[in-house]
Amino acid sequence: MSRLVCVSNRISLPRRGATPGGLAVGVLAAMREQGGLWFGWSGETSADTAARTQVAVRDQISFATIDLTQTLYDRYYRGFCNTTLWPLFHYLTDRFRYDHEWHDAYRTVNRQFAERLVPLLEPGDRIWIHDYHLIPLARELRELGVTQPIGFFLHIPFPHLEVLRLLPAYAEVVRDLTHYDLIGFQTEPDELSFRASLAGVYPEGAPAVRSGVFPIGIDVDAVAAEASAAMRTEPVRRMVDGLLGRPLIIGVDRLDYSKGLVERFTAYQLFLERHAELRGRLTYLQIAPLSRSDIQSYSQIRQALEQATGRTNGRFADTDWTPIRYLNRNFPHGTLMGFMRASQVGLVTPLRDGMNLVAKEFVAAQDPADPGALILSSLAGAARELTSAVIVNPYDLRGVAEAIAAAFAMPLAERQQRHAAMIEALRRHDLRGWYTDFLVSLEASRGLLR
Ligand code: ADQ
Repeated sequence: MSRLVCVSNRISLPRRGATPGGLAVGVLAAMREQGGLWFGWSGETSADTAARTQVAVRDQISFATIDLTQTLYDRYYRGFCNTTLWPLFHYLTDRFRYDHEWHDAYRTVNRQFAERLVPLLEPGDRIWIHDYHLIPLARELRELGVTQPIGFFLHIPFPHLEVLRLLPAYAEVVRDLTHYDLIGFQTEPDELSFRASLAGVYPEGAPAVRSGVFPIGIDVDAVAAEASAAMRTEPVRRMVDGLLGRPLIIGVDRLDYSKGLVERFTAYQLFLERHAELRGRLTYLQIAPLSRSDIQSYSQIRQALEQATGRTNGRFADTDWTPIRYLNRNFPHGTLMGFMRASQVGLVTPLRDGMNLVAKEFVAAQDPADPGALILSSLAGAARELTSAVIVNPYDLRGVAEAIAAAFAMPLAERQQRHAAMIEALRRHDLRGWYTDFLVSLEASRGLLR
């Protein structure tokens, strides 16, 4: 079989105790099965990045990394990726900012990625590029003479053309995507938005571009096994003991404004106001490690959450009850799965999300004999598959407050029925299916299977 070369902005070296995020889990699973090369930014900045590529080999995977200069880090990563494309693609247009220099840096980094990657490529490679940081990379590689198949997967939503048009160079984004042999999206609406953008940018007819929907999933059995094993571990036992028998509502998110945490905290406070009879009877645990904390909007949300926690706890706490426990830290994946299994309600309310693997993990982590209920935002990609969750609009604070009360009161038979339906949905599109389907389609797109 030909070698798989994955490229993503950041790579995640498997380290003891390290917790890779959503994208990294998917890429690692594909690479572990297929072997190959994973190329990306090291996460470090250094003054001289000229042609230095560090290569390490772990678990049959070669990892090649490059550093960025501080200026490129500021303009490309903090600027164009995190302050231009991220909010725009999540439809959060009030957070969208644009700067020509950021855009130039984005082009520069993509060119650098291409220049450093080319010498590492072999003739039979299949190249799989991940996410919005690297949209121009296929064009750059083609310009340097690369002829191998190149696929792209977008982990975040693809916005509607009328939103994309806020970006001055929106047409360039769409044109750059046409250089891929296959473009994968999380959901059908994302793919439809892309096709509509193609039609908008090429009124006289777009070049032929193959695209498809490949919803990312999880390894259902592995998560279930991890969750039940974690129940016997010290951190999970201590957490459960600290609840003093009270049911638990859990939220697990990167600290990012797209995850709707400020709205969620407000909805929880509203729930306590509207349901005095439930005060003191359940605890909300929110785990949200800091991410991108040097960007202003991220420090703002952090402050807002600390204030909201203080307000709610100040107003409702009792001598033996804390309404919100808010932890800004990382836990090993297994421990998180144990926390989820120990919870009666999972609260996943992003304002917009490509997929959201936490929702899927919450379902798989449950004890099928007594499963917890999932409250899920209609604006997460996962809501298209997990239709048996309690679906909410994350902006509808009263709706979320009432969903918490409903989930808390849900009878066992209904919880079991919804859980079984959701497990079935998870098995239909699991992690292995995600990368296998994508790679089969990529090969087919180049006629390699014909
Ligand atoms: P993310 O926005 O990072 O991913 P998500 O899909 O929820 O979001 O994945 C997060 C992963 O990190 C999960 O596996 C979760 O268990 C883990 N995680 C979250 N909080 C953690 C914590 N406090 N400690 C340790 N681990 C934690 C992007 C897109 C998503 C898309 C994924 C995959 O934004 O929409 O689902 O890529 O394509």
